[in-house]
Amino acid sequence: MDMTLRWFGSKHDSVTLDQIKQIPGVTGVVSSLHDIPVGEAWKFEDILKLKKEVEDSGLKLIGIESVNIHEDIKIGLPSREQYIENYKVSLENLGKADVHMVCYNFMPIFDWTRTDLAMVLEDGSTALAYDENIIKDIKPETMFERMEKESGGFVLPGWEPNRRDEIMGLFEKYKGVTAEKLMQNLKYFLDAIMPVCEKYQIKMAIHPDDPAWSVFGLPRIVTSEKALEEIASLNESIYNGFTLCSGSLGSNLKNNLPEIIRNPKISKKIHFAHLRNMKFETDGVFHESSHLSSDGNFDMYEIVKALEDINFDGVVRPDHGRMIWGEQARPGYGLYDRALGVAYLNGLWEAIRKNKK
Ligand code: DNO
Ligand code: MN
Repeated sequence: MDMTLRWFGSKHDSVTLDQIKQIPGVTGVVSSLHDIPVGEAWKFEDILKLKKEVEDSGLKLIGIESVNIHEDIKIGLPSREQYIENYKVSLENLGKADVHMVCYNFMPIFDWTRTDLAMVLEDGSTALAYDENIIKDIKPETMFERMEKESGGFVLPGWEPNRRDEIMGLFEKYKGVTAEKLMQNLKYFLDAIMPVCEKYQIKMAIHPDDPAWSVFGLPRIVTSEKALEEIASLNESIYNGFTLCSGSLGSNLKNNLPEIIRNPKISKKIHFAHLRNMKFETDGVFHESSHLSSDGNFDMYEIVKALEDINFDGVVRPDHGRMIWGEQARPGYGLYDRALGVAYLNGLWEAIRKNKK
């Protein structure tokens, strides 16, 4: 098993590789080429450059988070053919550079959605938060006006004013794309790329939707145990696998995380684990907490135990952390709370392993 941290690259991250290297037990990072527009093929030289930079610091580049999927692939437009070809080239070049795990998501238009990026918690730390009551009343048409009015505390990634035209156009294109259609388009994509993954042994790890239900009327399909079973069966290859993100799947309290991990149709395909804890006010209203079980609603011991029980041997990382000790960093991705998360998760793992003997 590889304990890692997500690193956004020297240009985009306030956290340095040298700092990451000092976290006990961290052997590598997952990173991405953040300057390549989505849909373009990744060049071998660019991948090697990133890899060299990571390796020069004494860490390994253990996987990519993420190689993002162009919207035309998700919508199923004829132009997807070219974008899939480009994706295959990226995978081929990653394989040649000896990188064998790729995280991606299949959420229309937005990645994770939050209603507050800096909710102040009792101890003075801040955390990402989500309130379904705010989201459910918002129509995309009125969202931008709302953003202007609320520009104090209400920030939503992806809703920057300069994306207005692009996003409204995308909403148009998604009309008629049902959840079933989106699932078929995922299968189409997987069937096309799996031969390349087989050839270069690249484990694809689809990230669950966050939150794990439809938002803004857009379909979402990576949301439950049943959905994960269905996705596993879309293409039987072992390289068609999952990122088990406790926070994203766990946003729906009906999802029983240890049970999902132990599901034999899913467990053998878990290639990447994102571990974090969350505190719920009620269903659909939550904030991210420290990783400690008693700080949130998830029993992190049971989650790690389930991973250990299935002999999980993939890549793991703490997911979002709070902002603590005055750190100024990308929301969710500061150094300090994620480092505490690593230390805690390593402690759980050591205790569980020693107890097994
Ligand atoms: C949240 C994060 C995600 C993840 C992407 C993968 O849980 O892990 O933002 O990086 O969805 O494509
Ligand atoms: Mn995650």
